[in-house]
Amino acid sequence: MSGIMDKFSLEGKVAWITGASYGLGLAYAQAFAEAGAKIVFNDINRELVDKGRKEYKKLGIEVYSAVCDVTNEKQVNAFVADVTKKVGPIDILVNNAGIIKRIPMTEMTLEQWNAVITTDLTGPFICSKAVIPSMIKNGGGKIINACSMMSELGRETVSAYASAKGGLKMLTRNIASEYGRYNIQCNGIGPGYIATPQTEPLRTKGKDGSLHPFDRLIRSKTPAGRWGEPGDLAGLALFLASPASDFVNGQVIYADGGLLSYIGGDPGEITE
Ligand code: NAP
Ligand code: GCO
Repeated sequence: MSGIMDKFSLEGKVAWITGASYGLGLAYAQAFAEAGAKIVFNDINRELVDKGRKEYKKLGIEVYSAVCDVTNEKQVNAFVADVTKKVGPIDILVNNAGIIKRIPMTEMTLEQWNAVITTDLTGPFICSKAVIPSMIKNGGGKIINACSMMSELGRETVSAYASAKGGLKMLTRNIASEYGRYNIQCNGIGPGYIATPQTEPLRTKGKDGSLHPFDRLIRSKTPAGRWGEPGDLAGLALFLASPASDFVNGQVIYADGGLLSYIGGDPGEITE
């Protein structure tokens, strides 16, 4: 008789994590590999793919990887066809690839706005559209979209990113609505503020060793009192990728240390 832990197994599944050379995507891939999945990843250039391959090799994880720009539908369709031929049909897609541009909205160029929207919102549309037909044919699948605190909150300088991540929350709900009948579950994973290269500019200390004001702000607004680490998201990602979440659909689940629930403390109390 199978036990509850069998529901977290990904044995025999093919998992594609986009933009997974490092950071959160690498953490998701590591968790999925430990649960038995075959790992597939892409990144935007050869340097990042090679960097990622070295990381996976260090972790003892065999991967299929290639350069693929998630905003380029021709490249995505070719990538999916090659994966399907060489590894197998994709059972799990994590739309993880993303960019952010921190610029005051009135100073942001249309090109900069479009770059963020195209990567963070249109990219998940393109990649999801590429894998859903084979998921339907194979009896179902999992799509996990990289949402954000900015799927729920705004702040200065991130208008494009917040608009994309807010839209991604609704794309998540719409894919669930339109394809749930084919046993496809589409949910969002919502990291809080996580220590990755993407947030490094918000954590870097001053030349005098002083704390970055945003670092103090985030730690004062997070009940856990710390930035998250990529590993803090691994268990949630595995849950959303596994049969354990087969009746969860259209949800965005946050691993934010309590940030979204807390009005915030005094940043002045954060002194080290
Ligand atoms: P990240 O720096 O946001 O980037 C993820 C990867 O995607 C990078 O390797 C990036 O390459 C790649 N990428 C960018 N554009 C691409 C494209 N067009 N095609 C293919 N790959 C592309 O990494 P992260 O901080 O680990 O975040 C991963 C995801 O979680 C992102 O969607 C991010 O918005 C989201 N998120 C992050 C946090 C956080 O605090 N870190 C919190 C909530 C949500 P480059 O290095 O060249 O950009
Ligand atoms: C920012 C940060 C955030 C994080 C993340 C929070 O500039 O506010 O980059 O956007 O990346 O999305 O969940």
